[in-house]
Amino acid sequence: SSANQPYRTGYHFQPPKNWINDPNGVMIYKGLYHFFYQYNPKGAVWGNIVWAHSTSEDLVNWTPHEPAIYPSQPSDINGCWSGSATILSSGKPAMLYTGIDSQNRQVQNLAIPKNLSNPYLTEWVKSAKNPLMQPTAQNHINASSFRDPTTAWLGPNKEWRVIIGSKVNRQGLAILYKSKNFVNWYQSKTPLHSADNTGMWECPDFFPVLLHGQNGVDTSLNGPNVKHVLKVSFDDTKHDCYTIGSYDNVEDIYTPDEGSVEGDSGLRYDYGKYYASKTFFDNVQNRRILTSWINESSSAADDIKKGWSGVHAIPRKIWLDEFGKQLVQWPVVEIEKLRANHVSLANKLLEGGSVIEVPGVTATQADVEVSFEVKDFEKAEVLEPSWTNPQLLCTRMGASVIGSLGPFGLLVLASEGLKERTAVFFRIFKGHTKYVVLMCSDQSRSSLNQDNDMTTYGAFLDVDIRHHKLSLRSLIDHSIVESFGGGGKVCITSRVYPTLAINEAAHLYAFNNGNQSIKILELNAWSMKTAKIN
Ligand code: DQQ
Repeated sequence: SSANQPYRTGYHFQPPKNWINDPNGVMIYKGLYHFFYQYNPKGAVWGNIVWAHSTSEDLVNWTPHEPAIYPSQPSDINGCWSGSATILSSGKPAMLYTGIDSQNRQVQNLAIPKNLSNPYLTEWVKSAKNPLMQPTAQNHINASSFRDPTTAWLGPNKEWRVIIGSKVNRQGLAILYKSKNFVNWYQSKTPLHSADNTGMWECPDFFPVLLHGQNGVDTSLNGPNVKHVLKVSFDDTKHDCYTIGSYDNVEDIYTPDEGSVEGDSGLRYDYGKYYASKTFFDNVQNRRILTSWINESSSAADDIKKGWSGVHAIPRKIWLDEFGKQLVQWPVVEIEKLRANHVSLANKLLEGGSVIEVPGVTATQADVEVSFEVKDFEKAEVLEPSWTNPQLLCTRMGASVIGSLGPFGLLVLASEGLKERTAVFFRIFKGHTKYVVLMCSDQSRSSLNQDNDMTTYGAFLDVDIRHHKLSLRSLIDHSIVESFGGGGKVCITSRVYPTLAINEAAHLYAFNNGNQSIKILELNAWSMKTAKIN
């Protein structure tokens, strides 16, 4: 019950108990969404990994099925690790996944559905030819750094291509394999891409995005109207970073656009907790959907006590920003059907030092959208040239550090009297050539329980705030807060475990700890109904 499980979520994806990590093989088949995910059937810590399986008609409510892929043959007897779905030209799904073989080597395997007429695809048959790709004396691939095949794509000569994450010393790379029949694969001479000093690349994802508009496209599409995205999960830092670039499918080389930053200080899907994500193309609604694992920030001992660990993010639609320099993400529209008890405010001045309560919504399970109008730009604090690390800035200048234009934003999962609160906010600086917006998620006072990781997160938000309003949306769900700044240009997800601000004792506030007034143009908040999840 919620009395002894205050951190279980009401509308985020999780199984009834135990450990979960990466989403795997996400796809839509015969109108049904399929999520598979790394799962430990035996406990709340990582281990004994199988592919658990759920399906959904709306990406909101989920029906559980028996594990779909589990250790059963020499090529995966020590674990069925991450992998991806490819819809073959005949419309048949095929799963490529990493198996841990009897010698504890990482190898790539294939599984296909047993019965294609059953949309639930509950039974999977492994290829008799497994493993299809493996480390050998000739290819020099490191047997403990060879994992997580992507969705494959079709290129010239009707050949399938797939990449697999790897490293050589400190160089991370995406090893490329090709095949005509999806069973016999050969390694391409050069990787699709590599980058120095980035460490192991886990769960790569490689897909096209349209230059214009928010629609998604099939993973095999290439041409003048698309750019390509390469996302890598950096094992060393546990960040999902990406570059935007172009894919030469004759040479089979990906080149990030000029000016791209590779590695951990580059662009991130999410500047909080968000790892091992994966996209798929939803050909029914013509959108690309991003799914991700969100790890706990509690101790392993607390996870064992509560009997579970890990949730998945609300699926996000993802597309290229109008200037082509970054991606934009927004929770899938279906989630809005959980909204209830609409509360709204308009044209409300937030004076310096004020905190106003947003009453009437279930503060533990809510969706809040707010837009701010900022004036008096000449009052903005000056951004020192050395202040280049946004996370550090947010840590030093948390929600209680008084500024000029900001900090202003939301206090979520807050206790009365604010002994506990998670603060999601903005601060505006005068930079060298333009005004700079900093977006922060400050967890430092999220819980009285000091065993939790309460790291503060932050990022710079690229909006021209002299001509545009500043917007923020937060999806609040007991122990997770997913925040979207500037319409999805910066996303920050955090995990928090309040001890006071639980159940009916949780509150939602808007605040301004700057000296200058800020106007709330509009605020809309809803309680979120509980979804039927597993
Ligand atoms: N999780 C899987 C691996 C992957 C890692 C194992 C990323 O395949 O590299 O559970 O979280």
